[in-house]
Amino acid sequence: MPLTPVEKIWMDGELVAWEDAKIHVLSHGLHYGTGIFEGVRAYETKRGASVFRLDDHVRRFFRSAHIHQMELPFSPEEIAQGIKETVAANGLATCYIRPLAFRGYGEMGLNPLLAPVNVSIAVWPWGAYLGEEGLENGVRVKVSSWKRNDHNMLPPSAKASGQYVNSALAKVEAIKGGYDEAVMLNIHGYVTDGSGENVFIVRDGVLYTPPLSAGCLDGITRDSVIAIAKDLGYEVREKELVRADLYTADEGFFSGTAAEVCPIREVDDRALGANGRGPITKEIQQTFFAAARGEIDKYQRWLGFVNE
Ligand code: PPE
Repeated sequence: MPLTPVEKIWMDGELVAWEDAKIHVLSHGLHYGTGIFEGVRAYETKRGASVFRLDDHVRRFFRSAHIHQMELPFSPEEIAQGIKETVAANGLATCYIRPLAFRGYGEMGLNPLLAPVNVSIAVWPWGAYLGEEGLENGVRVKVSSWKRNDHNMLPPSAKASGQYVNSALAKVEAIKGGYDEAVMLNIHGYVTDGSGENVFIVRDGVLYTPPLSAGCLDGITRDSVIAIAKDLGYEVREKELVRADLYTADEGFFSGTAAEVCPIREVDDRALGANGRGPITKEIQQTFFAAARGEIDKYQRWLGFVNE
């Protein structure tokens, strides 16, 4: 999806014009992928723009930095404030938010500790990640021939820039094969994540999702979905899944900040039972959107109002 430029980007604590948010070509992170980032969304509510689960995203940002031994020159409160400021400065009620910390300009060679750490926060309007049609009728998925990064290769619990080269290989393979999205297995053959989403299936009214130990990102949407599903009275089990579990599921869906809650219609050309958006998926999807838009009282704890 092409970017729609907005007014301002937060760079190292200052709001600068979108077109001035530039870095040097010899920035360490550009060469070696030495950065960590977040993907966050703001939704329009009756009380104005609300950043969904802001504190949880900021916490994960700092966990990723800790794993990669990047000392961030800002506090969690400053990053949370920076996110709100950037949304407000651009006058957007509904948008995607990308906080990024990367090793900057000044040193080459692998040792990242010698390079400075720069932090930016950008926002832009981002519609349905896997398409409006996908949100409504489900997407077609391919199990990738690329395995997802293992715990002892690139820790999958950190949201690190370089990690996404692995996701990009899977995404390109899926797209070139005529599919909408990839699902990656781990080196032992168990299901992990989509290129940028967590995976759920439904069988006999029970939801299943792989455990984090399989090598999934600790998704914040995944956590929201688990809470919503339980509140709706469904059982949720974290269980290792193999590809045939996907083929034979009644329903399936992705969860992610960008992808939101997006039904899976087919995996490797096998239609899931629902062959579209299943009823439980639809119920969870609708509840998720209503929660993010501040329409459900018990999920008010997930809202971070920009103007308050
Ligand atoms: N797994 C992976 C590999 C992943 O990248 C994401 C988010 C998730 C699961 C879901 O996590 P959460 O957003 O906390 O529910 N992927 C981000 C980047 C997408 C992109 O194309 O860029 C996102 O959704 O913001």
